[in-house]
Amino acid sequence: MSDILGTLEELPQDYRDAMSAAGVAPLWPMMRNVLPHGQPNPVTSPGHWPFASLRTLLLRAGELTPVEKAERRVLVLSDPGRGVGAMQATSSIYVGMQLLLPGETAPAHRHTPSAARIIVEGEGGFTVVDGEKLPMENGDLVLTPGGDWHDHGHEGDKPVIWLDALDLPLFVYLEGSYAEEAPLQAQRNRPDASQVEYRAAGIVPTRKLEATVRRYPLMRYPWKNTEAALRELARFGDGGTAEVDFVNPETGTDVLPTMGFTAMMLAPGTPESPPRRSTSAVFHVVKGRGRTTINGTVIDWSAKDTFSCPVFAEVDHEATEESFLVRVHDRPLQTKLGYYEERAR
Ligand code: GTQ
Repeated sequence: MSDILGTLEELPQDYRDAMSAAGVAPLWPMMRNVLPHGQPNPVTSPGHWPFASLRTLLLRAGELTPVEKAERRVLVLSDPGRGVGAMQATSSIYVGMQLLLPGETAPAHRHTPSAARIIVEGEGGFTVVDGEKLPMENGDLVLTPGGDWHDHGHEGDKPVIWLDALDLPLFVYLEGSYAEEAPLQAQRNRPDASQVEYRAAGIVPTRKLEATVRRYPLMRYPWKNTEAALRELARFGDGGTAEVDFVNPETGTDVLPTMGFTAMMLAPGTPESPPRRSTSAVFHVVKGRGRTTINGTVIDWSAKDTFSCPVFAEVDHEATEESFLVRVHDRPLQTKLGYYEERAR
C-alpha cells in the first residue's frame, strides 16, 4: 500500500484537458480524500450552543416572524466545521431549536425524514402524530417517524421550546427529502400510548395471532420514567452513572430507522470516558452542569445546552453536579449498513 499517490500536477496539461473535456478525472489524486487510512476524516467539528443565547434569539424570532410565515419557527444549529447556515450539526444529524407561543399551531405535514423532539422549556405544548396527541413535558422524547402526519399545538400560557433532531442530512444527500401538507389532524380522544398500552417496562398488550402492531407503537417517552430508571440503575451500579437506550417496547429494537437515543446520568466526581464510536452524536443537557472534552475541545455545559461530537471522537464527560443528558446518535443506520464500531481507549 503506497502512501504517496500520483498528483494531478504531474500529469501533462493536454492529458488533463482531455480528461476534463471527456467529463472524467483520475481517482488516484483524490483517493485518500474519500478513503483515508484507518479511520474517517470528519468535516464535523465539536459544537456548543448554550441555551441562554438560543432562547433570546428564539423569543426575538417570536416577535419578528409569526408562525404562519415560518411554518416551523426554528433556529438551525450549524456544525462549526461546515459553517453557519449548514443544515446539519453532524454528518447525519440535523438539530434545530423550535419555539411555539401560546395559542399558536404549526400546521400538519409529513415528510420522508424522521424527527424526534426533546422538550426544553414550557408547559402545554403538544404534538399530534397520526391522530395521537402527545403532551410535551420537560425532557420528554417525542417521536415523529418519517411518513407520519404531525402538527404542533400549544394550550399553555408561556412560550414552549423544544429541540428537533432529524435525519434530514441523510435524506438530503439521498435526494429523498420532501414534505406534504394537510389540514390539522383530528385527535383521538385517548391519552398517548405511554399512558395506556406501555405504562410499565416488560408489559405489552396481549393480542390475537393475526393482529398487527403499529410500526411505531410508542411515540412519547416521558422524562419522569426515564429519570426514575436512570436513578435506580445508578443507585445499584457503580459510581452513580448510568445510560439507557430508548427502544420500541414491542420489539426491543431502535425507535427509528436511522437515529437512536440514549439518556445518561452523570454523577459529580465520576468521569465517564466511553469508547471511541463510529457514530456522531448530539448531546442535550436535560439538567445539571459539567464539562465534556471532545478531541481536546473543552465544552463547559449547563442545563438545556446542546453540544455535538464527530465520529470516532475521544469524549470525556465530567459532571460538577448531578446531571442528565440525552444523546442522539446514528447507530441504527450504521448497524444496518454493517459498520458500527467501538474502539477501546
Ligand atoms: O417540526 O416538523 O426543525 O419539519 C425541521 C423540519 C422541525 C417539524 C424542524 C420540520 C420540523
